[in-house]
Amino acid sequence: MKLVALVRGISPSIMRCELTHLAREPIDLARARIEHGRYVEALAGAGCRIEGLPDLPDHPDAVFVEDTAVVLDELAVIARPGARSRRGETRSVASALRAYRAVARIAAPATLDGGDVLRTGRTLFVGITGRTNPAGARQLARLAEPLGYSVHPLAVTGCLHLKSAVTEVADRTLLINREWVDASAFSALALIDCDPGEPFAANALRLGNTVIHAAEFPATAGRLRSAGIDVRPVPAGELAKAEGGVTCGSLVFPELDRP
Ligand code: CIR
Repeated sequence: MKLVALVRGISPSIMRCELTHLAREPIDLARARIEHGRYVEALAGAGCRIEGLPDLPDHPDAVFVEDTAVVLDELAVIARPGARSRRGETRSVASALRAYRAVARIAAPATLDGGDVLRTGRTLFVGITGRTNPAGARQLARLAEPLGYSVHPLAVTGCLHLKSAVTEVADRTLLINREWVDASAFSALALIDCDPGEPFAANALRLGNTVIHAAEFPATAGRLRSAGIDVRPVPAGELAKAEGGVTCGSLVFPELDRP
């Protein structure tokens, strides 16, 4: 089954990005664009058909398309980003997703960032963070539970999004930084801890049997390989200064036949 990856280029205003846990550092736009190109190549190399979204030069964080929607097999849920500056990013994503899925929306006063929603099978874990409020998790549950998903809100502390702290790297297997999320929520699953010297390494993007992972975290990549996982490292240091990881730069979903 073909995967589609929605991506968007890096805005020239990325220097004004939202920052929550990091101090602002200069971002080398040319280098960031080269790294992003390598990321998009890795997505294509892992079997994704790449679909580009229109540039949004006045939206500093527009490259982080993951946050704008949650794409389930049956429904695309357009997020309502917790950062006001990011709300204008969703319109073009909704237009693109309409070609693939029925579309629903998270509505005020709820907020939800896609980076806070971790799917494993028919389970959705929803991080309650500075970006996603309990009303956001409840609205997602109201949309997803009738489709057969179970929805579990959980607290996240010390990082931006749930998927900064934990991501899926194989069937029923998660990569985790236990400092930022309570691992007991995942007791039914196998856990691989990121290397203690690489706290930001829990963010990995699984595409079938391949995992895209930031090249800056070789010790954690070694742990994944020891578990039999095929790791494709991509350089991701510039967008990491904007608090972006490898999941953030795309919305990946199977291209299903619509009835
Ligand atoms: C933000 O604060 O919204 C952006 N600077 C970074 C978003 C990263 N997205 C993600 O983790 N899903």
